[in-house]
Amino acid sequence: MSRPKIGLIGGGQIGGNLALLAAQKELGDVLIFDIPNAEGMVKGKALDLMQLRPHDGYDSNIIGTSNWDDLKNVDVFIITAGIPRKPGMNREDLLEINLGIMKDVANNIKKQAPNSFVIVISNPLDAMVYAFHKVSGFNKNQVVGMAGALDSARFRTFIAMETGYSVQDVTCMVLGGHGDTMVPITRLGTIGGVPLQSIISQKRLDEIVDRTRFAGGEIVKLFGNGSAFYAPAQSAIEMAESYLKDKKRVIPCASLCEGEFGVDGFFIGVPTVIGSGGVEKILEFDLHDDEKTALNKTLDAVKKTVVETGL
Ligand code: A3D
Repeated sequence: MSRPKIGLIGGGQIGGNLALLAAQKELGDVLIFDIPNAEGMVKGKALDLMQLRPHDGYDSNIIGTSNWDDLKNVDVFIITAGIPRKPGMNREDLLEINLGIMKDVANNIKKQAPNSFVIVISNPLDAMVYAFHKVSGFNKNQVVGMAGALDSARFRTFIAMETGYSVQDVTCMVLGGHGDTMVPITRLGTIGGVPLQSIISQKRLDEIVDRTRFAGGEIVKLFGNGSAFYAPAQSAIEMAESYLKDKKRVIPCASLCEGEFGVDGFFIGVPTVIGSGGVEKILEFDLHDDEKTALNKTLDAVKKTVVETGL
């Protein structure tokens, strides 16, 4: 049986880390694709990663390419093609440039691997995953956006930093759009099964929620050029791994809702089961009134950006 093929569209900061993680976890052979101007860069990254293999002992092959024909029959794509934010920019400022790139990528993926599973990371995320879905015509189970996995990881990190307890035991999900209106469901968060609200004061929780909302911008400001890449890469790898190993993990992802949570026709962050069928199910639960209000607000923000795509 041959190894699964993982196509990374965009071999920049996140793309390079995706390649490293995918290879180290032996998820399959890795193909890093970028534009012809960046071909040397992705070929160099691939070769460097190949030379890491003797230390770790993994056998995945890694290649860099700018030729779409090399991506024939890829099993899972992770798309980071586009430009990241600079300080002072919001994610929506990337729409015009990244939309053109996403349309091109969608048409090529449709041609090379029409049965693949596709994870979109490029920003503005909720509009980019919508655009990929519209342009490719892929089924809704084949397309998903990575955002909630990262936003939830950020929230869990800040809770662990606040309490000093193991991050491993902190659970919490962040739903909604990947922007300042995201909806952390603090009511359902726990540390080792103990509700967050009985461990941390409401005032501190509100402050942590606020930091989570702007966590991406905090890193953009520190970097001065570009956005986060380690944690975004690992978040997407967990999704790809769940697909390739049919783990059926429940991960907050931007999935196409058709009535779930009162959302119809938009990709928004919801608890999603990812298995060998791709997006296998969205797990719905009753939201409290304040959470419904917050979800409607985030939906308005998502719709506004999606409308701007003209798709
Ligand atoms: P960067 O290091 O600039 O890499 C992007 C790569 O895309 C570059 O190597 C480009 O050459 C390449 N590229 C441009 N056009 C094309 C094309 N047509 N086909 C293939 N490749 C192309 O950016 P990055 O890796 O830091 O970030 C990538 C994207 O992810 C940006 O849009 C970020 O805003 C976004 N991002 C999303 C999250 C989420 O949580 C959703 C988090 C962090 C970054």
